[in-house]
Amino acid sequence: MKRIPNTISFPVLVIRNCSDVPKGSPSGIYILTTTEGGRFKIFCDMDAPSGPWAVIQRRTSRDVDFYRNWASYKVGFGDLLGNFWIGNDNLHVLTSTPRILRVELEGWDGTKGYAEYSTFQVANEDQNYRLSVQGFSGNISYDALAYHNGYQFTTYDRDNDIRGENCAELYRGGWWYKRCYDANLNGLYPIDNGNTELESMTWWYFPDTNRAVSPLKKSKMMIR
Ligand SMILES: [Ca+2]
Repeated sequence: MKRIPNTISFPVLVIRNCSDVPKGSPSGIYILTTTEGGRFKIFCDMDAPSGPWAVIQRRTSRDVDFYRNWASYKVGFGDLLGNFWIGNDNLHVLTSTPRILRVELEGWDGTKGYAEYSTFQVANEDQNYRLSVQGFSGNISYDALAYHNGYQFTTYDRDNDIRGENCAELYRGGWWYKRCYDANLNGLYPIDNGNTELESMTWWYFPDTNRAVSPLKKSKMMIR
């Protein structure tokens, strides 16, 4: 498959929010400006239901390594057109007022599902990007983020979880680990061969409600 270069031309439209993008515009990269005057690129999804949405995480392949340190999660990494994490500082700025979160998942068996949260907010770095997430709905049966509500972000070099060991090191991601996880969407990217791979990108009981941990094929987190 041909990779799309990062230098692809994008509409030069400065927005405050993906909802400022005119109706009928394509999904793609836009320039977002913050109330503090900061600017960064953002991928606006104009196609998902009840959008537009600002995509904050996407995984579709193993092209980008998500087992990264604090500094990397702080600023973000990857390719906005492919696999990426938007960065915890950006996430804090984007959620200065509570936002709606939508999580879209796909299993290796092709099952697709989504969860939405009516309130999603990420605190600043002084609070280790503490997660506030509530108001679950969607067609996924299990609310795997509830377990993480109120917990701080942990990477392999910054342990803010409540377990003796470092959950990021144990389960190979960067996340709002508690003791450790019900969702691990920044975990490793193995193909699902039927084994329980605890280090994998996973959401408990999805897609198989009888199997706690299945490696996932795709994930997308987005806010509006
Ligand atoms: Ca720990």
